[in-house]
Amino acid sequence: MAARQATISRKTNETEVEVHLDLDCVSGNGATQTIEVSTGIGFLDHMYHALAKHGGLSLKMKCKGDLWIDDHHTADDALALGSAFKAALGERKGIRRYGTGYAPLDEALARSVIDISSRPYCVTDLGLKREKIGELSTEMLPHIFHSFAMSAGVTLHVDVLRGDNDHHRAEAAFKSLALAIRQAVERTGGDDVPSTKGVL
Ligand SMILES: [Mn+2]
Repeated sequence: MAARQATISRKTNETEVEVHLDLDCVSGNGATQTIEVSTGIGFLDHMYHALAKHGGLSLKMKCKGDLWIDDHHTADDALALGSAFKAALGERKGIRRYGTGYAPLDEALARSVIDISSRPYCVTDLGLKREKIGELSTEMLPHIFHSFAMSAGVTLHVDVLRGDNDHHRAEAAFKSLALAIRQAVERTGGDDVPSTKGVL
């Protein structure tokens, strides 16, 4: 089995980011899962850590952004994560393609549905009420999912179905995405392109 991993570096005047992603680190398959995330925004690190952990991913992500301006450019580096996902996946065949994840966190419940479709689209309904969670503006959370979907080339729907606590709502959203990704990238053992078009 070819390794499904990629390293992406992206440097602009606003941020410098390096991402290494390995899609095949589900516990029990013999791979070692390594997660090191350092974006300079604690809550964002917490979310990416949860995404990797429950997605069966190894993720090393280092970002040095212009946090003296605000968190926008750094949070936007979800683009690099999406690019790494796309590159690690390689040719889109022999995978399940569709994935659905439900994750609760106490009173909160989130649902993510992903289609590794090469049709970048993102719809989110997170229902966050606070201005910020830690040092991350809540308005950046839909943006992060959007950036990821665009650069990964996936169709993504993330809905937080209920929950009172915004930390719980956001974390449940990332965990549900992790479970959806884990299912969608799972190898079928075949070589089939899961599309009526014959190409993804
Ligand atoms: Mn938490």
